[in-house]
Amino acid sequence: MSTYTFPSPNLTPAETWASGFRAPYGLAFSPTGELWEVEHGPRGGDELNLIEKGKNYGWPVVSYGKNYNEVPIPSHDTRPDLAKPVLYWVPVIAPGNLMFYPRHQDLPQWDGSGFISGLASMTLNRIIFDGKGGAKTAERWDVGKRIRDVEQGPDGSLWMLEDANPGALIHVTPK
Ligand SMILES: [Ca+2]
Repeated sequence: MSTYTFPSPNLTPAETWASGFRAPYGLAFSPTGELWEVEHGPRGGDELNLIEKGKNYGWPVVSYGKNYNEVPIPSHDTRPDLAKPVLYWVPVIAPGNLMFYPRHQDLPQWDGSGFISGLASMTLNRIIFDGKGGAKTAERWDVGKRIRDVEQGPDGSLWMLEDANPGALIHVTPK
């Protein structure tokens, strides 16, 4: 039987792009070339992070959530040396994935938006980005189902996948 240790003992700091993540569920480049990550916090503190070279994103030292046993975790605000999330959620949304909406002639109102599906929150979230490292929630739709994935179809509309057995495949179009 072989043993495997992680992180690999052969991993040098030069090979680590960024650190301090908890439970990443989505990683995607924006149309402006920024790399964004969405992750599950503990009880509270789901995060949307702008990933930049060499930064530490705080886990398990700091969080905007607390432990499941209610034991507090120091806030991100106590450690300015660690990268803060650009957006965070308390209570959690439990993100399923992150995708960016490429330009589409039929739906220009969604150009450049990010979409984050929500498991526990049963939501679809549309995030808008300023191209300078800022982001905010533009819309949050209550779907009533645990949404594991959201992707764009060839005609620009969205398709969502429910986390259930059997699960639904849901077609999303603007009104
Ligand atoms: Ca963090």
